[in-house]
Amino acid sequence: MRARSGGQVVVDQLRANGVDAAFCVPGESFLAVLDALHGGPTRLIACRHEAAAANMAVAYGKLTRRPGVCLVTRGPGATQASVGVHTAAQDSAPLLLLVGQVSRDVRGREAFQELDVPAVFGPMAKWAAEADDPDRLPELLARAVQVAVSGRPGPVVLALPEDVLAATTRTGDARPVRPVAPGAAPADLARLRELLGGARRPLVVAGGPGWSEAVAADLKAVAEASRLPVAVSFRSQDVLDNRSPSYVGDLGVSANPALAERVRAADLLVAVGPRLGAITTGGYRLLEAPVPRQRLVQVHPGLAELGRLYQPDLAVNAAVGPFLAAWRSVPPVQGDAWAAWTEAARDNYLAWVRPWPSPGPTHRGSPSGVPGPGRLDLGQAMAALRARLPDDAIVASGAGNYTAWVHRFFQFRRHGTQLAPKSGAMGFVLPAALAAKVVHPRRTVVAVAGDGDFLMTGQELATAVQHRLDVVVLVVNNGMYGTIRMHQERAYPGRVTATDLRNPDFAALAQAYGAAGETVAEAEAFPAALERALEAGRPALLDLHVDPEAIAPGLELSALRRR
Ligand SMILES: Cc1ncc(C[n+]2csc(CCOP(=O)(O)OP(=O)(O)O)c2C)c(N)n1
Ligand SMILES: [Mg+2]
Repeated sequence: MRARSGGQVVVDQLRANGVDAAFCVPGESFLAVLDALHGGPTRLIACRHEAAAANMAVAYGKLTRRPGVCLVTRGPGATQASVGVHTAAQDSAPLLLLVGQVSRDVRGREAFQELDVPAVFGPMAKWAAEADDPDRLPELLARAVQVAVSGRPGPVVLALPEDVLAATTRTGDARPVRPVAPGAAPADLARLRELLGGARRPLVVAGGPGWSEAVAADLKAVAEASRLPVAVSFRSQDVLDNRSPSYVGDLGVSANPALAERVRAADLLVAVGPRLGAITTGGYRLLEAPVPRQRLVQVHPGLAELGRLYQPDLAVNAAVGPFLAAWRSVPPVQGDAWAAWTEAARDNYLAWVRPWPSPGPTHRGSPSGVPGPGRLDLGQAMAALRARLPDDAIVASGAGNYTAWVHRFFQFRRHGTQLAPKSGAMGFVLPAALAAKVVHPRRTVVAVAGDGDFLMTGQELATAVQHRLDVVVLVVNNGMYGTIRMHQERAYPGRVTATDLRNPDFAALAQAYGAAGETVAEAEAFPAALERALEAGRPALLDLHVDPEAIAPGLELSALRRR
């Protein structure tokens, strides 16, 4: 075996597993890894903050189903990257956070920036460990990748001591990892068909990890063949073409009440992939625990999710891919018994997503007492965005009330086009959009961010410009942390505390970074401004001045005060 540094061994194992890009903030603790990446071919994107690097790696993992790799230094780097570990866990995304660690000879002394990585990340990650031996790096990396991509995917954190990385070893490589995706047994499919045969009001709820365009095509085929209505879980809106007659909407944070009612009224729920978590179940109120009134089929790749809260009539420990392929291979159950139920659910959805003017004085002419910076109607803007973007364009969003307009008024048509943290973490959107551009350089990538959300990782505009990642950023500028303001006005009317924002001139800020920047304050000006941003030939930002009265679709801020 040829002599290599430990750092080279790490990089070789990543490459063998298909990792063609990694995200970092450099540190002196992992120089040997950086050197092994010198000159490619793995693309290395150096960021301005570890939270952004970690979020980029999460997005890479979500888009490729290969491990997203983030390289950071010990204490300060790893702790700043920790939000990515939490998001990867909640989003079931394969993530490898590689942490440069102090040398083995000083370990345990609270050496400079030392962090007990397994202790800190153990409870948050799927697995956290520390390397001890350069010869065993292939074993460690192979296990890390195996854990990250298999079953329910998730984050793995590895501490790599500086001297382990710098050491020379003649160890051989591990083989590339084959992800383990459990499948369904024929008896599971037989039972599913039996349950469907007895159902009158079935509802599929699709989401979770493991989707691809092929898997999404299988879902479309089985759903349409049996005329089944399909709801999707929070931020899994791209697992079924929203134009399909089977698509009936998303069970997100502000789900269509008519859809929520259908979850309650269903006599059979078939959950294909999602966790039956707080958001998907309307705060655990749409199903009774632990014995739901609806019959329940639960399909999930993670054993720990099956029967975690709700006791299913049929639990299938399977990834969505093998499960849907198996479902597609059996004869469809005739859907005549529920055809009207499905059509009505589809009509509910179509009515829900029809854009109508946002509330607020500038749209309705009512006095509110809240000065509005602009009149841009986000519902109209989302409709314009949908009309303009190609089907494969990727739309990233983060956390904030503005996302409700994305969820509701932008229709997703192909799998892999919705990029948003199921963990509801702010600061995800711009890094995620940049990662999307790394993975799909020729696709259009649009980041829709709140004014609060954007500035958590807005410094990555520098990364966008430096690495020529030409994304379009739409900053929804309402001058506040809107979500929190909404809750605040409900709980403590009129007492605005820590939720108003005095923002920079975002267009000028973008220009200072070398990106294109424009302010848009009128709905009518949006399509042309969008066009210029898409054609800018560099990253571009549009600062959308919306009316702060439009706190949520159909909800006025001052109405909350008046209640
Ligand atoms: C990292 C993080 N910190 C805090 C929160 C709590 N939080 C949720 S939404 C929100 C406000 C978002 O504001 P903005 O991005 O301006 O969107 P808006 O609600 O105004 O549309 C906050 C502070 C969070 N979700 N994530
Ligand atoms: Mg805001």
